[in-house]
Amino acid sequence: MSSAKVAIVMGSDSDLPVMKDTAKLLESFDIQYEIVISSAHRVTDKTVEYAKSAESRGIEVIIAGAGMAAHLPGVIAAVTPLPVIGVPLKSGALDGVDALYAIVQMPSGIPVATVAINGAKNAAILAAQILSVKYPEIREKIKGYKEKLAEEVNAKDKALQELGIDGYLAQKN
Ligand code: RP5
Repeated sequence: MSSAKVAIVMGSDSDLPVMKDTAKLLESFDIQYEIVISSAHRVTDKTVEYAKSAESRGIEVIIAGAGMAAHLPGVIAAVTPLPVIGVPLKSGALDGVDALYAIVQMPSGIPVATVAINGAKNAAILAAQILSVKYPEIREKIKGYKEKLAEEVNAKDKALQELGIDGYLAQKN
């Protein structure tokens, strides 16, 4: 069994520039993952087999990113008992709203936890939070991440108070 706890699945390699952010953030939490391209439409059997076997391979959370008619997270959720996080990806004529609706509007009984359009980082954080129920060391990483976010905002506010609006914008640009 691999030591990966999270599976990242993408519908296409064109999703990788966004979904890489999920992988990088999981790395920063020291969470092992596997990452694959497996389209619900173009390689349906492979996708279903992959999702069905995830639990027995030790995967605990699945993150699925897809654009356009984004059925990938829903198809995966249909065949696994594992929690599935869907990432609607911005592509094509409808700018990701198509994928958002396709992923979030799951029928009763088959939920997909849906993050924002291109919300690849939030998918990683949510996966880590799900895992943190079982792994205290991951909970500590989440706490550290939130503290860092707060420090960044506080540093920005401090600079704004010191520099004023024009000075702040000048140093930012
Ligand atoms: C979806 O269609 C993929 O997830 C991707 O976001 C979109 C376009 O795929 P490509 O035509 O770029 O392979 O299935």
